[in-house]
Amino acid sequence: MELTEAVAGGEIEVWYQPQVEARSLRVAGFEALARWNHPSQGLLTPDAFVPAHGAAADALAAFVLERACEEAARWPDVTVAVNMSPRHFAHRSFVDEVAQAMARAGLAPERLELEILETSAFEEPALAKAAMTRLRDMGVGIAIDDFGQGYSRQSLLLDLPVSKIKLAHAIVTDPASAGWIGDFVRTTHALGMKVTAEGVETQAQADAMTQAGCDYLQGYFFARPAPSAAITAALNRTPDPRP
Ligand code: G
Ligand code: MN
Repeated sequence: MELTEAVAGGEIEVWYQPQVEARSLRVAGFEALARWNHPSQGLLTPDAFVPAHGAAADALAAFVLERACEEAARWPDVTVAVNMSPRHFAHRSFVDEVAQAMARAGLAPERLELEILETSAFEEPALAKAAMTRLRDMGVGIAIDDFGQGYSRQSLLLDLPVSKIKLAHAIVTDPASAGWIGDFVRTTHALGMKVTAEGVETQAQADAMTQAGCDYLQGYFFARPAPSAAITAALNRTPDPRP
């Protein structure tokens, strides 16, 4: 209830965290992340307020989608990734809502990516697959978020039009991952999907994930999430002339 009112009352901010191309370290896009500017508790991150299900989660996702499309439309040539709740994804009107948000903002579908948990594909498999297929046909990317947490099944993804897999922070920071991530990335590439390593916090992790073949890196090592004004300023800053 309080979250629904916060969305309506303008207390939700959308912050952005860069996603860099592993080889060039060029900024390829941003993940949109909700922040609740709570009147008494200060700035809250989603783990403190996003329920897994329910109308409030859907209202929040719809708000972030709308705002992220508007802001990304003003940025040059970068993608924007938005987190979607599993239930929202299975709504019959979901694909139309996404198409309308892009159209209102004037954002090309190729610049939008939707991040979903694997559970989105389990809950209503037929609806989820139909929605993903329509989005893919429009040009919107689908990324599986937090892969490796819980019961990840690469085989499940064989049947779905997924464009990217995001390896969870817990995998990226586990030294034991070095033994298998290279093989995982090769298989994933063979299936036509890209791989992002998320939650990269050190140079050693960045190097290991690049070595393993990951396409994109995201995490505090590169940049923390920041308000859109800071992103816009950074994108407009012209590089210093080198002697
Ligand atoms: O589930 P999802 O991947 O959407 O969550 C992203 C969350 O992870 C955000 O709240 C973001 O602030 C946080 N995050 C981003 N980079 C890092 C990082 O390098 N380390 C940790 N621990 N968390 C991160
Ligand atoms: Mn995410």
